[in-house]
Amino acid sequence: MEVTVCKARRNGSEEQKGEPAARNQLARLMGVRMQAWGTVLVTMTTLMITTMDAKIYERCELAKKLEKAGLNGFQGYSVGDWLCMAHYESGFDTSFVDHNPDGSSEYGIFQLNSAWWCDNGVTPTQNLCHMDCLDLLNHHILDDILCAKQVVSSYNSMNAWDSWAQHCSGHDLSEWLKGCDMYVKNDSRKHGDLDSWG
Ligand SMILES: [Ca+2]
Repeated sequence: MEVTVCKARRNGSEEQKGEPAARNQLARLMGVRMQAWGTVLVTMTTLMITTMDAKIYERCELAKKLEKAGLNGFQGYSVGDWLCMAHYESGFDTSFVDHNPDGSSEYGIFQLNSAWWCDNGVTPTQNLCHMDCLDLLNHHILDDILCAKQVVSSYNSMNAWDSWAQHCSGHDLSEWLKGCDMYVKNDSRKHGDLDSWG
C-alpha cells in the first residue's frame, strides 16, 4: 500500500518537472483538435446550408421557371421534354445526388455528372460548366439550367439523359403541362417541328 502511494507521489513530482513541455504539447494537441473541429463544423455548415437551401419543385412552378429561362424551344425541345426528363432524373428534387459505379456522381434536378460538368473535388473532371457540384443542389436553378443548356448543345440532343431517351423521347408530353396555366408550344423537334423553333 505504502509503496503504491510513494510511487504515485514520485510520478506526480516527475510530471511537475516536465510540466511546461507537457503543457506545450497539450496546447498543440488542443490546437490540432480545434482545427479538426473547425473542419467538421465547416463541412456540417455546408451540408446544412445545402440541405436547407434545397427544394422539391412543384411541376407547374418548375415549368414556369424553365420557360422563363428560355428552355421552351431551346435546341428544338419543349418545356414538356425538360419536365419529363427532370421528373425521371430527380423527381424535381434539387438535393438529389446519385453515385455511379465509375466513381462519378450526379447532382441536382437534372443529375449533372461530376466527371464532365461540375467539380465535386473528388472525381477527375472536365468541369465544362465551370462550377462546384454543390451549387447544383440548391433551389436556385438558373445555373443548373445554363449548364443543362450546355449539355444539350454539346450533344445536340437530350439523349445525354438516358431517362429522357427511355421515357420521354417520342412521347406525347402535353400531360406534363396540364393545369399549369401556360401557353407554350408543346411539340418537341422529335415530332418534326424543328423548323418553327429556329
Ligand atoms: Ca443551383
